[in-house]
Amino acid sequence: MRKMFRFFLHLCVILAASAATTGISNGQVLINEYMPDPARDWDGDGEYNYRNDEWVEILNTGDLSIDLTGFLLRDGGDQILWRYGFSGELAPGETRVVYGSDALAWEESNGFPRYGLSLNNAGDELFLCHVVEAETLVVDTAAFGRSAVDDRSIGRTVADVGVWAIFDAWNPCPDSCSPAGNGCIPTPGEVNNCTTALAERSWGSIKMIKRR
Ligand SMILES: [Ca+2]
Ligand SMILES: [Ca+2]
Ligand SMILES: [Ca+2]
Ligand SMILES: [Ca+2]
Repeated sequence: MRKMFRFFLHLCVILAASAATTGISNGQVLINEYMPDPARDWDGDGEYNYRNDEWVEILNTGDLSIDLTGFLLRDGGDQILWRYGFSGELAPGETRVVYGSDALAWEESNGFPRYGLSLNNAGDELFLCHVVEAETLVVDTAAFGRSAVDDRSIGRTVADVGVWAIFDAWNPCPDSCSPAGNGCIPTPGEVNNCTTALAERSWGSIKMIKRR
């Protein structure tokens, strides 16, 4: 079984490299938003953890429900490992979010090293793959740099899913952010409707949360 997984992984890498250079998306399920460097308790377990509170959200942009069996996530790096396997149905327009804590539990259950989502703060890549029998397709990819730090998510905009922005309401971006900040609140598990901050939160208070 592990040999089969390794075969799929290598295939995924080859296909991913191709997708990364061409920017293609092969499916109607897309990576929609992600939080590489959380600074608060995003998974709601009562405490902040740099690993458990990372998250990745996917979105069904099509007109049909999708069976998520065989949809797998991984990050970049030389040692390529699956971080999470989705399951269940995703209705049209529906999102699904996976937190770092979910990824840890999945890795434990499936015999993979316990890294969670492993979204490197200095920059990383994300690959959403669909494994069907002997075939592995890269459904979508995303790559990011250092701009998405301390509670800034990167997400597709509702107006155009091909346009990415940094949702930086909790930690406003300087002009150097890439992609640019849009002043909106990150929305794990919800479509990326742009809502500006309802309650201002100072940079100092965010740092205090992160130090806990
Ligand atoms: Ca991280
Ligand atoms: Ca937490
Ligand atoms: Ca990583
Ligand atoms: Ca969202």
